[in-house]
Amino acid sequence: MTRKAGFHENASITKLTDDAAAPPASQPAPKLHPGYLDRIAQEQLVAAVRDIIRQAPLFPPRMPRTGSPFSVRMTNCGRLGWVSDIDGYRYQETHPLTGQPWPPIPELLLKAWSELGRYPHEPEACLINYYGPAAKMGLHQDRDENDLQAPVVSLSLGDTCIFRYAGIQRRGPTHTLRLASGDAMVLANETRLAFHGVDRIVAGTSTLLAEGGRFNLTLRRVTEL
Ligand SMILES: O=C(O)CCC(=O)C(=O)O
Repeated sequence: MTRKAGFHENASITKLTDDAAAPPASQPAPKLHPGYLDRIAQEQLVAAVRDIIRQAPLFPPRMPRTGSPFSVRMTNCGRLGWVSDIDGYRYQETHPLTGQPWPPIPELLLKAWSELGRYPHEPEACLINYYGPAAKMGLHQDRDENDLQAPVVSLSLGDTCIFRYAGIQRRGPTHTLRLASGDAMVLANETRLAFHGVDRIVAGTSTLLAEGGRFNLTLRRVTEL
């Protein structure tokens, strides 16, 4: 994920928007797999996420330079994890607070990468975002990965969110879709560098997480081979 191109988490994006129901053919949409995970698989994945968080606690990422906190909290699993702090955005091998290596990527996620990502190399990072009821994420591109040929595979757990995406220009028209618990989405090829973000969480739309809110997991290949 990179937000070098003017990301402001709290900035209003309404002036950028054009909520046409379907994007024009000239603007490809991310590939959505509604209900990719059934309820049992979602529960298994939540258990795996909670185990990861026990080892690698959620931390509050901060904006480069200003140090202002994101409204989401994050952790990672895999050889590499994405972090953001006053020094910038980067992938690193250790948790920023514990200094420990990230836990491994669970088998269920590796299976999702292989089924949905269809990429010959394994993912090296899985960024886990937790959104409380008021959390959101501004429009940004995921481009801190050296391998931009590899897809980003995203899985949603818990409350539905309003996901916003644009094309590869930040200031073009944007569109929204709902990501519900169990949905998967792939950013690949012409949508790999699409600007995207989360407008808001729709509280109370899922019973999966006892505490409410939403986890989003994004699998990424970082290193180019
Ligand atoms: O929560 C989501 O669905 C999107 C997360 C995201 O954009 C990111 O982690 O880069």
